Amino acid sequence: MTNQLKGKVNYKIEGNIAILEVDNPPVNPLSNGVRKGLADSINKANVDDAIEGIILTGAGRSFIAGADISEFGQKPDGPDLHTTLREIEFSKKPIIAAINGAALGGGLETALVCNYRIATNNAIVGLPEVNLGLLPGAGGTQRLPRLIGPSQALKMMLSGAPIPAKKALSEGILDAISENSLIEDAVLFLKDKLGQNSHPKVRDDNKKIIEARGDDNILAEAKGFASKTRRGQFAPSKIIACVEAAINEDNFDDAMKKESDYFLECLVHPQREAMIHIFFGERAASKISDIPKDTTLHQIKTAGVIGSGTMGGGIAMNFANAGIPVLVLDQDEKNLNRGIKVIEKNYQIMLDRGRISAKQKDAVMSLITPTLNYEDLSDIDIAIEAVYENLELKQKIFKNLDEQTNNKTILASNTSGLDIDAIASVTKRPDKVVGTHFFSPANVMRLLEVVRGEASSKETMATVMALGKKMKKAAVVSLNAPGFIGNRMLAGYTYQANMLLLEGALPNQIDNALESFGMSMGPFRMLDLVGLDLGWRARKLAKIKSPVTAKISDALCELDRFGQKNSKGFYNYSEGSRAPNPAPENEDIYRSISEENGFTRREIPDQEIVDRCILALVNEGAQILSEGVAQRSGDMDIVYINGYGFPIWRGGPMFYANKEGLTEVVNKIKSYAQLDKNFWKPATLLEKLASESSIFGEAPSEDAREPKLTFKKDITGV
Ligand code: 3H9
Repeated sequence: MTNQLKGKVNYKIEGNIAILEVDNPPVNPLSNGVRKGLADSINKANVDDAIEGIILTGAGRSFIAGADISEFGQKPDGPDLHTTLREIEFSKKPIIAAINGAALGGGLETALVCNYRIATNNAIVGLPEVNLGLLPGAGGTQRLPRLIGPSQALKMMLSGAPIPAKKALSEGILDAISENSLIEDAVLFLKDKLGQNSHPKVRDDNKKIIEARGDDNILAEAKGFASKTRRGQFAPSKIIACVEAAINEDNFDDAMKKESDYFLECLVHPQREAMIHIFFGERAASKISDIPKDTTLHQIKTAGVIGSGTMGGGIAMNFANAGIPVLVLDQDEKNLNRGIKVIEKNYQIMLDRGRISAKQKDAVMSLITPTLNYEDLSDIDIAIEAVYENLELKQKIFKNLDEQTNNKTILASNTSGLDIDAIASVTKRPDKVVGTHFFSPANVMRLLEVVRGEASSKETMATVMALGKKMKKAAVVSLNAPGFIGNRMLAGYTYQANMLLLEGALPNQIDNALESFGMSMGPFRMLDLVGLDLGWRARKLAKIKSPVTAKISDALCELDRFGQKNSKGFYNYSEGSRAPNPAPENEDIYRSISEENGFTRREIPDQEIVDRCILALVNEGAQILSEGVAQRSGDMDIVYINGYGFPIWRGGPMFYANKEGLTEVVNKIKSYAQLDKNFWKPATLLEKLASESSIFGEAPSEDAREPKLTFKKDITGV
């Protein structure tokens, strides 16, 4: 039985042409109403003798954004997509897809069953299913290789990245680009073809497939690419298997059957659910529960970045990439020049790798202007301070900004852990002060923690979240509390890694266990990358005794082992290489420090390593949720996937815990409490949810929250 239909297809006639418009705002996914509407409209046009050709287009800003993602995992409802696409492919009258915006996934697959394709200049096409743990299951794996060759098709399907219309035209996905009115051009294109006896069908175009037969390199290259870029993921090998079938099966429908079988395998795989959780989670994270969608935004037309170091430079690149002119201020001319050179070099690398054109490089560089004077910032819409972590220095800068910028300018700090309210307190506009915690390298990493101060206004928050979207960041709101979300959770994870080292595991074992779990980099390789000397120097400067968990890394620093920067740390590195090699010479140090501190080293199973590190994230996450510092558990998943290398296919730490079962999580935490009862105390919220057989979700309502962690408590002693 069909439930309520979602979406429709509008039917219009212009002379002898029927125009079918997919109408399912905001992005026209192929929901049940659209599938039915398409099949009905094609039939209607086919039985109408006055109609000679059909145009298929989308209402609003998208053509079709693919299958309706919210339907996956639900009971199938309404006509299935394959039946609808067959109606289109075997239509008696020729059909042209007039692609007016994004044609993604099932959207592009719909266009590929049309006889012709024309698009606007700013349209994009792609098969991003791999990002959802899926494969293009409506013929995409069979038809795209026929149009552009298996090798190119594999690249598109394994990267999941869409391509712009111009490229799609040159690759052969499109037949034409419309520079004027899309529908008028589509009518002209179609009328030109009406006299033909037959019209091309992609399924019949076997030339590129046959050429690829016997070429083992195509699949081998794809496998290499997938293992490098999509470690641990299930769908990529199935995509490759589909293309293998496209190349080798003589019968199109036999290969389509294989695609359907592999699609089903992906659909029921737990990775699909995890990755779709992340798709919707990212969109949920962009919404702030008490801030209405229609809140007026302050238009960000110009920006300023204070500090031209690595972070400042990366943030400035984000503005330029989003087309926003940005002033980069540094008080030291030498630093400023060096900072601008680094930015230029970063864009040059992108140019050398073919990621941008020379014209694009010139365009972004022309948006970045260095300055030594605060007065130049008087007209900017937002300033982001990105100097080193020192509250007094930041307060001085904010005072300056408050005086020098117009009273509408939003003032943001890129602090990774200082109190935003303390920074806001020196200004006369605390409502316009907010934290924008970018992750290094800021021009690459997608995570942006937007820190909401006590006084940050709704307009300020909504504006900065919209700016994050414009910069293509995964923006997540955190209340102003120590460590915000990500670093607060990280503290326990790093603590456990260091305890495991003291208890008997070696860095290599700990890193390998966590990397096998799916983390992009184990904690000790990460520490080597960041530099062991940072904490050691800071502790020395502040005359702070090393906590037990820092004793080994401090001892390594005493021996000049700072990490990658001088080719030795927890690992050894050969000159010019970042590949870590075990450092057996450290093992005596590990043993003696363990002994001095009362640890009896033992064999530790890999599962214990994973459990202790990951459950430390989960338990702190539960506490963060109970305080309302994060709005929902999914926000923490977005943070960990985009900022800390947590595997997307596990859906983030909180989703992982939900899937493991919160009772199981509590039991494990309680059993580890026998090793360290001070550390392992299940968060009250976690215990409550477990006792109710429930899962993590929204933060408790304000009156049911636990008090927020205050800035007095030190969580950095790891
Ligand atoms: C597929 O096609 C499988 C087939 O091969 C085989 C089938 C057998 N469905 O991103 P936005 C919602 S798999 C349902 O903020 P933008 C989204 O949740 C699909 N809902 O807009 C949001 O809702 P809300 C392959 C969808 O302008 C709202 O629309 N396709 C879908 O920044 C606005 O979204 C993809 O993976 C969907 N397909 O970006 C494409 N798409 O307002 C996925 C979006 O309640 N979509 N929504 O938060 C996108 O990449 C972007 O949405 C797009 C627009 C680029 C289109």
